[in-house]
Amino acid sequence: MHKIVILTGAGISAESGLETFRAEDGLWAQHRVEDVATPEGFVRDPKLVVDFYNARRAQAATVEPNAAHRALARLEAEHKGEVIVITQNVDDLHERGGSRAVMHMHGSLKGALCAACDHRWPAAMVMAPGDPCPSCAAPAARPDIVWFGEMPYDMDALFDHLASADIFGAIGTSGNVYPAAGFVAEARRAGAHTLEFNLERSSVGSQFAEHRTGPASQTVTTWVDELLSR
Ligand code: BJW
Repeated sequence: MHKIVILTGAGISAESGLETFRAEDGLWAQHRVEDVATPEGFVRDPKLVVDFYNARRAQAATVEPNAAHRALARLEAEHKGEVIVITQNVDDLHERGGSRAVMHMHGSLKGALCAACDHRWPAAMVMAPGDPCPSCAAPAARPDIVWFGEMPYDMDALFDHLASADIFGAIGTSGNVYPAAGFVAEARRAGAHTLEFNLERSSVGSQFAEHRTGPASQTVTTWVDELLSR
């Protein structure tokens, strides 16, 4: 049975009402990436960073999964082979849409991480700079988010999934951030059929065998319907 590996980015959550990063009015137009998404930025101004993620955590709690999230959950439930969703997103819309096999390579708004001992625990809805770690008591709690220069989570397992993929789909990601932008090359090497779902060609768009252009809520739903009716 075909193994399907899906990579998702901010574009899949856009129709739920969450901003993407690199749109003209996106998150990086409103905040300097060096300030809010690097370990150096956190050391410089922990309150700015904690507040940025508190606001995103609060916003994520007010939105709902859209048809694309639900289509992927249906694919996982009804496809006879394995379906893995690797998401760069830190929201929980895949899980709330019904997907179970979800890997959060860039962390999660729902997690806290100790900058001193690496202990991880569920984040409070509102974190404060200097919150103590429940394991080592250091006042070093930070959002459990993978910032630039940090190693994404579960890399060995992710590359194992890519190496055994028969189909690789990338949904709503601009292909600007590595290592995720390199996954299409990895999946091609493994012989997978590669598809991109986006409003436009991404930075690595030329590497995909197939393109489905349009809003993910429509293109992903149509593709899942096609796959499941074969
Ligand atoms: C729609 C739509 C709709 C809209 N329907 N589509 C070369 C090789 C390896 C590494 C590097 C390298 N060069 C540089 C690096 C380092 C760096 C990097 O990539 N920098 C680039 C700027 C060049 N990478 C790192 O530091 C990473 N760590 C690392 O590399 O460790 C070493 C390592 C090396 C090799 C192997 C393994 C490890 C860590 C990266 C951490 C990224 N963190 C962020 C912020 C934290 C999370 C958060 O706050 O939410 O993650 S940055 C930000 O970008 C966020 C996202 O997850 C990520 C990707 O963005 P995404 O999802 O693609 O969003 P957008 O806005 O860019 O695009 C949205 C897309 O949707 C667009 O295309 C729209 O068209 C589309 N769209 N509506 C369909 N309705």
